Amino acid sequence: MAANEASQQPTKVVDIHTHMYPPSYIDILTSRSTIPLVRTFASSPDPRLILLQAEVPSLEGAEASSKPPGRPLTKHYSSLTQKIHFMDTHNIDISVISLANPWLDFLKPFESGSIAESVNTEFSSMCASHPGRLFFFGTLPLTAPLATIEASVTHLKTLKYCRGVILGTSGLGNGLDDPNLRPIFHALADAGLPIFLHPHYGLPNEVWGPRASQEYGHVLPLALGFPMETTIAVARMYLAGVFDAVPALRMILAHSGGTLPFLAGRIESCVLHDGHLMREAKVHATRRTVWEVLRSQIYLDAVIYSEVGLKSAIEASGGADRLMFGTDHPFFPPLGTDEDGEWESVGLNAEAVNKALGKASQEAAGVMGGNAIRVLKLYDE
Ligand code: 5CU
Repeated sequence: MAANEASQQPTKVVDIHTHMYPPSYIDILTSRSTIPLVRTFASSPDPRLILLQAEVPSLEGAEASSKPPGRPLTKHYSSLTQKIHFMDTHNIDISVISLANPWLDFLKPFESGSIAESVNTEFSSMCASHPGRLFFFGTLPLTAPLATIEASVTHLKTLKYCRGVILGTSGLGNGLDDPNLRPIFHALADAGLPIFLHPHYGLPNEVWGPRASQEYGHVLPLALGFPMETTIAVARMYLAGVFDAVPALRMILAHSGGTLPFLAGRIESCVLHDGHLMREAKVHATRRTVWEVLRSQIYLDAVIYSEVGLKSAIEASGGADRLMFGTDHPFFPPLGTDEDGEWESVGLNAEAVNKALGKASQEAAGVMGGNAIRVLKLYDE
């Protein structure tokens, strides 16, 4: 088929960055007194979901405050009916749903294995109730012993609609460059399950200054902390040689790779000019450059909200065929308007794709859905 004919084909829209907190998970958060937690406040009609370290200062004394912390926990977070409604409203054919941050990172070692099993089974059942429209990224019980985590990978492999795992940056507690995490990377690579890497921990609160918690809302931790966290995590994996050691590992980076597309050249230059690394052969002589790893083992979502950022992500990836559309639903709802209608945040990401690649182009159709269908095999096998 000629390229221009291919571009005429109706292509599906796929959302690979879309979260759910299933009701059983909300129950866990409601039973907690430290973040992550769900709490009710007199000043808020909905319960509040409080997740981020940056929200902790405003949690103190919040009962008496007219400004409750966190975000309203609407039905968008836990209702599958609402997810399907959201998909229909935005003409999304397929969603790859995932548990949102902070996943199971806060659970006790003895409980996380069984909770992972039930959460993953719940996601699997949600997908089975809408065959062909829903797939999911599973969640690993990273606080459990290694054998339990490995068993969870094995379990995920048996679930028909599972297409990878969503992972935060903390790993087993020491980050993703931790040698103890290597067997899990091997297990995921062997199982053909890519990692959807997503931030949660941001940067320390002090970075934002004393005015942040009262005056700047969530802007600094979400706009800057999240992307830097992803960038740092991947840079640490690169420096530790994870990508060379596990060449079959595939990662999809949230928020178009944080700041990686913009900073890959600087990371590469800092490696090249680091006498300590070079003299002591801390990086292998045969190492692949940051660029080479980006273009072979890494995919990026297209959740960047601007043409400028998206173009940079496409350039860094070596082509638009490594980018995949996402919405970040249920985060970033419209303020003060009907949450059941169209969301501006979704429109911004779709518009960035059209502006960067041309509305009717084959490349835009790839980013909007074709790439995800190909890479994640979003069909019955
Ligand atoms: O608004 C937020 O806090 C978030 C979050 O926690 N996770 C996410 O993926 N997007 C926004």
